[in-house]
Amino acid sequence: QNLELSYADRAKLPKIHPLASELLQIMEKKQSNLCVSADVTSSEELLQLADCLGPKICMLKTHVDILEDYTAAFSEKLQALAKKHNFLIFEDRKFADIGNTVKHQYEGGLYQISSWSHIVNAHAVPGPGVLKGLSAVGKPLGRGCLLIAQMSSQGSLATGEYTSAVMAEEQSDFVIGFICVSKLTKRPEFIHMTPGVQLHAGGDVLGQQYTTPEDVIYSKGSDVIIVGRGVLEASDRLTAAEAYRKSGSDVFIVGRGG
Ligand code: 5IU
Repeated sequence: QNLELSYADRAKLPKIHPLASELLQIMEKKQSNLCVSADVTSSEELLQLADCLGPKICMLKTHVDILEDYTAAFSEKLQALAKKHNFLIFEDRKFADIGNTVKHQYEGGLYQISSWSHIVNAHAVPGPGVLKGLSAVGKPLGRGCLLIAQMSSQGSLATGEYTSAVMAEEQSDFVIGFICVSKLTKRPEFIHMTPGVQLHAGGDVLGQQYTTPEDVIYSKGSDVIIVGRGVLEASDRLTAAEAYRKSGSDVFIVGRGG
């Protein structure tokens, strides 16, 4: 018997953050736990990716600071594509400064991230101030934040007691979940998202470590797989995205099983 709540059930939990609820509903509707990491350096290419892969994904992850030609018009087009294809935007900014500084980094500067990104993430290293600063900007806009509890890279220091300490920072009503290697909390309001995913386990030459979608979803109990080069370096990105979507999608039909 599968005692896990479905994504649709979790979306209806009384204490769930509205944005987490929206994401779970998108996942259920599109039968997708795939977040594509659009790590490209041209705005045009990123928009093409978003339009082409939009139907397959629940979320698109960006690193706007690697774009060579970022403009405000780009962020408007990206938001329009997110609406058109019903996915959320996650700017992987990894905020890690004192509250007052992250507030400015989130709201202002060149990118004005809070104006277009539904979700951002943060390291818990600075202590609770980082979330206080971010939520001062993001909460009134209905935004949400993921705390980085673990990282996929080799030799990551985010393990053990550090990870437990990160989990304890979650009290803010701005946190919707965690970046992690495997499920960390049984509280179903929180969403677990895992980077470092390819169809074959392995790694790259700069310390990235890969696990398979099946392992992440069914064995490790995470909710969302984050895939960059597994899709971006495929000869046919749409076919690759569909393969990743499908590889974790049995969870919508039969649950996590064994
Ligand atoms: N990313 C990781 N590991 C982490 C975190 C973020 O790989 O622990 I936090 C980001 C980096 C990159 C994407 O943007 O996820 C993974 O890309 P590849 O699938 O191409 O390795």
